[in-house]
Amino acid sequence: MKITRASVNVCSPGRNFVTLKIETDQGVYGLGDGTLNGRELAVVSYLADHVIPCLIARDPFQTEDIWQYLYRGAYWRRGPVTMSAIAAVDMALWDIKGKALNTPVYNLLGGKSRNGVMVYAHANGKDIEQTIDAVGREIERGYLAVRAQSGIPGLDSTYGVAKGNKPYEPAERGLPSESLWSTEKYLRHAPKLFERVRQHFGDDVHLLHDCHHRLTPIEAARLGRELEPYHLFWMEDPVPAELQEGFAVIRQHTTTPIATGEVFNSIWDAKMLIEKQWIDYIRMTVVHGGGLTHLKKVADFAALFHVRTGCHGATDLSPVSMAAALHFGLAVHNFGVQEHMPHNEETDAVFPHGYSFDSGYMYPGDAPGLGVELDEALAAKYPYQRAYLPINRKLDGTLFDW
Ligand code: EZ4
Ligand code: CO
Repeated sequence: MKITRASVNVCSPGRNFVTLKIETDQGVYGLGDGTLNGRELAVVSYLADHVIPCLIARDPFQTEDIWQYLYRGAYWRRGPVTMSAIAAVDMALWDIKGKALNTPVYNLLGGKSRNGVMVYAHANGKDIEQTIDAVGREIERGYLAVRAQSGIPGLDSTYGVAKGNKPYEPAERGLPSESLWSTEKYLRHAPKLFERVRQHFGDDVHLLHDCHHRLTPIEAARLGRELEPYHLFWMEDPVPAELQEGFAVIRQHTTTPIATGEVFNSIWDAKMLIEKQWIDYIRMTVVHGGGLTHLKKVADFAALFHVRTGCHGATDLSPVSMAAALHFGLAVHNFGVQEHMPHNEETDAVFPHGYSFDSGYMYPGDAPGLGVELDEALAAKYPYQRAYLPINRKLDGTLFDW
């Protein structure tokens, strides 16, 4: 089998998606997600101008060799643009392989290690009462694990909390909006939120929380310790992770489990965090983490150090990534949990898919390959629109971590 053609689709059914389609001389084609929130067109150019010409006439079954060719052969390694582009190719090749062999991708990754993939929902509200209502709604929908985020008294808007009546969406169209942040106010508020949520819903539901990289190690240590009575499933991204040693400080002080890595793109970003056992869950995901080929190696390495997977799964990952994450989550032994932010109806219509949710778990379906299609005619009705993640400043105007 040979690759004959590849093309990049950019569409915006509510938010932007970059999709690579690789076609072969046998009529089988594959889809890969290359969406990089707020920097989408850089990946489009990387693929169209620099990668696609090198794919023509290659054997699409050579997932390992093509991955190494794109990673090593470029000389310029790593980085989110490069690794998202490699991931798009890799996903599309696994999709082709599955379709050609007439089997779902999870069977090529080791087969089912479990019956379903536990997913966590997002619940957020302007204050504690609204957040409790939102957690209740997700539990009623059947989720066994819920991430709770709440607005903070004295701050106008908080990342991760919906504005108005619209569901929370990580990117906003137009130029980046700006919001103000106070670590002091946040640290006073977060333990109160979880005290109330745990009291209200009891011990069974798994509770998660995302700090969005906004603390220093010693602040994160304080928060982790104060959250201990509420037994969180995890505290996510407590600190920016460029300084891996920062996690050692957190670890010395708290037993609250730590998850990080949604912005990582290489195993090298997580090497110390994993081998020093400073984290419990690695959040690298298929699209930003170099595809299934690389993420499988990350998971296998993590397994040696009691670290489990917890793949990023916000709406800026397209249904193609979601499907890939579900095949991966069904197959890897050290799976932990998968994030699930449902896409809007327009997105689900542009990307018809076989995956489904039932009673807290998701299932990739049994269609050959990844089990996702792209309706190109419908996609064309939603042209790209510039959008960005918000910018965050401290109350005195200092630019801060988002
Ligand atoms: O900020 O998907 O855990 N989920 C998150 C997300 C991310 C966005 C980045 O594009 O932190 O909301
Ligand atoms: Co996050």
